[in-house]
Amino acid sequence: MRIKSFYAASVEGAVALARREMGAEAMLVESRKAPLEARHLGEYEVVCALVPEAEPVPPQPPEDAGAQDARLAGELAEMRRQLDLMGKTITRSAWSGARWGCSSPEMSEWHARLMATDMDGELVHEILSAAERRAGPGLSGLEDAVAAELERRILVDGAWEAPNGPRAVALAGPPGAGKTTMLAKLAVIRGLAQRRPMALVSMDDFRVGGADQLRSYAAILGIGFQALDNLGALAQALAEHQGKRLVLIDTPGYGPHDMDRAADLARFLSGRPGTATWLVLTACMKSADLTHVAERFEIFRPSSLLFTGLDETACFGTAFSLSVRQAKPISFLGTGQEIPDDAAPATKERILSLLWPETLAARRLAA
Ligand SMILES: Nc1nc2c(ncn2[C@@H]2O[C@H](COP(=O)(O)OP(=O)(O)OP(=O)(O)O)[C@@H](O)[C@H]2O)c(=O)[nH]1
Ligand SMILES: [Mg+2]
Repeated sequence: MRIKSFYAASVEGAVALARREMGAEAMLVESRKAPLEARHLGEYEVVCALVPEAEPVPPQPPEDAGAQDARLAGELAEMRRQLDLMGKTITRSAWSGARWGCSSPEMSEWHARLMATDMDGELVHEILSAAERRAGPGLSGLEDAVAAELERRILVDGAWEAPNGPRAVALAGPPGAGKTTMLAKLAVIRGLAQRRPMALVSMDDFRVGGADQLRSYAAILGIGFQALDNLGALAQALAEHQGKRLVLIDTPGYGPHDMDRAADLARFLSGRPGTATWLVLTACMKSADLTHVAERFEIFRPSSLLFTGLDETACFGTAFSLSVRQAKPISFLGTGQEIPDDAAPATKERILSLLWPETLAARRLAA
């Protein structure tokens, strides 16, 4: 079996190179963003494999039982070695081979494009199967069908804009996810800019000076601020701020070994009407880690997900897959460190453009 990587500025380009060199029988094994050390060769890497046709076997003289056993054992060992090699090579795209080998190169290309966003392999398969059915015979409307199937699965949280939406929003999440920075951004975008009476509250008593960062932002922005260290004080502060349109609550970054300490605050926030908790996660995290963190923070019963670090990844598929799998909408997106500029409400269009190949997005916008 011959395995080779092809690099180009786009997945489509890399696929074209592979086809040109290896022919139409090549199987797509994986497509992804090229690793940093190979980025000079091209932004995207597509790995293809060519399985040689079986050689015709010449007639053999009859062999005795011992020789036959030895031959079978040898063949078995060779098969194991091949399987091991394939297992190591095929990492994420379990569906690729079947797709690549099918009669529709368009479907193979869409598969490669979606996998390049780091979207969950099964979700890609589900989306493409539905798109194939939607596009109908000849696949003439495949591009629109893929867009429609993606769009159908994008969940966004606009509830807090509604007049009866939550008045208090707590941001919870792992250490360093960007909670405090996002809280300051939200205070400007959804508080100051819209002239809403608001207050900032920090429950970050984990580290010495944990609340100081938000205290400084509040002072710069001229917004009322309280640093609290117990649930009684939080209940009292929320009662005092009942007339405010917006109360933003910062929480400590709880690591995997801190969840016992999070339990009381989680119970308090999740059982309080009119208060929503958003789970803040960095979009660049690996899929398995993102899933573990989301499961860990389920004690807060977060109503939506907020992804930061979009400036640091071109692959939004992992974050999107989590939202789909957990049936949780996305509320906001963090796109950098600047307050308040690097934040945007999550909309279907914005998320679609993060999952959609740039060239096609530009074409759709121009149309
Ligand atoms: N590149 C990038 N950096 C970000 C983003 N959001 C926050 N940061 C940076 O990430 C770092 C941590 O941000 P914080 O807001 O302190 O994170 P936190 O979740 O409050 O951290 P803890 O309170 O320690 O748990 C800071 O240097 C921020 O400037 C983002 O969207 N993109
Ligand atoms: Mg913080």
